[in-house]
Amino acid sequence: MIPKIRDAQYAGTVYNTLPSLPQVAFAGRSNVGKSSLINALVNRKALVKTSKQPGKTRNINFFKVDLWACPPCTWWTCRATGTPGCPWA
Ligand SMILES: Nc1nc2c(ncn2[C@@H]2O[C@H](COP(=O)(O)OP(=O)(O)OP(=O)(O)O)[C@@H](O)[C@H]2O)c(=O)[nH]1
Ligand SMILES: [Mg+2]
Repeated sequence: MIPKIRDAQYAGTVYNTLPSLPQVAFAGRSNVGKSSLINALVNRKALVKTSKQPGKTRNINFFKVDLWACPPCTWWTCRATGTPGCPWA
């Protein structure tokens, strides 16, 4: 079952300011769709900035994602981590 998204928000670039959370990092070649995939997974069009040009993502960016638990009376939090494209293509 795919969990429903309760909330997703930008959570900065500095790891030390964030609590320890389960984390999924998205890495791969530039312009391959890493940032678009995060937006799709959290049902948001522009939480993560995307571009037709490679090299849009320049930092490691953290996004706090709340997923509804089942039954939906509470939620759990994880982190989606966007990374710059590597290798450049
Ligand atoms: N055809 C197609 N295009 C996609 C898909 N996902 C993303 N794109 C397009 O691919 C381009 C790059 O998407 P991004 O999500 O910015 O790619 P990225 O991997 O984050 O790129 P960098 O930040 O440069 O590393 C954009 O023009 C997207 O619209 C997909 O599933 N299919
Ligand atoms: Mg990107």
